[in-house]
Amino acid sequence: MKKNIIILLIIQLFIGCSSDDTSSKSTISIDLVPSATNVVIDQAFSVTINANESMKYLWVSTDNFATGDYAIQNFGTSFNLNFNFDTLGQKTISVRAKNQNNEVSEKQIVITVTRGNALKILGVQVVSFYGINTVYDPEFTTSNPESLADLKFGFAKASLDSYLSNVYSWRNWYQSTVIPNQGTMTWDCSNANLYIDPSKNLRFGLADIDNGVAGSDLLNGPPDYREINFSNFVTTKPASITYTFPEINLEFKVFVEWAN
Ligand SMILES: [Ca+2]
Ligand SMILES: [Ca+2]
Repeated sequence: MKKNIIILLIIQLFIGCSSDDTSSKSTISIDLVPSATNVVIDQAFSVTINANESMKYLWVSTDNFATGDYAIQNFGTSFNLNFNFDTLGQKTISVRAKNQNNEVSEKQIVITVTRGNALKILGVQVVSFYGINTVYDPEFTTSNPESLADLKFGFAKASLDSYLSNVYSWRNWYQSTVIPNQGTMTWDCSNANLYIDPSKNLRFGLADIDNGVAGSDLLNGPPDYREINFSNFVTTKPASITYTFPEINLEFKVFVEWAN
């Protein structure tokens, strides 16, 4: 019995040493080569990972591996990551790579994002929508203001599916607070840091909210959105832009701050 315990201890000691040795003697080593280290809002750029041996696992994170994108596949000795940022400041990109033996190499680079010619969305005002001033909450009588729609708008923006891919999909970018019973139909978004390259498209949606979830689409979809952009206004730089879609009685204004 005593002998068994001693053997077990020796085995544990051996395993302990062996795993320490593995990490300290990792043979894989990666380097990160960014296509740019100073970028502007929404600017696409790439980071090439170069490795001294074939990579079979990658984990890419911009929050020190709290979250991120990872995949297990044969990446070879060089692989391109794709990025764009729509918030300002310094971004730390962390990459963890593993070789065939699960040995690890990790590197970080810092990218600085400045505003460039991005505009900032300050607010939205809905002027009219499909079924304005009609009953969207039929549990209330027609004359009761509670029967009017409880408004919430959203913006969607095309964004990368993953740092490991170059595919863009429409994703929620911003969702407003709910304004009950039509109210002012006006939202202040100036604290939301909504910066966007004026050449990019946005999708706008508007819904009646019932108990926290979307009840009715106020664009009478499909489609439940309309696409807008700011490219026609880059020379005139108006502080407010009105978008009108008469076929669904939709009109709304976007209040913006232009870059200098
Ligand atoms: Ca209501
Ligand atoms: Ca409602």
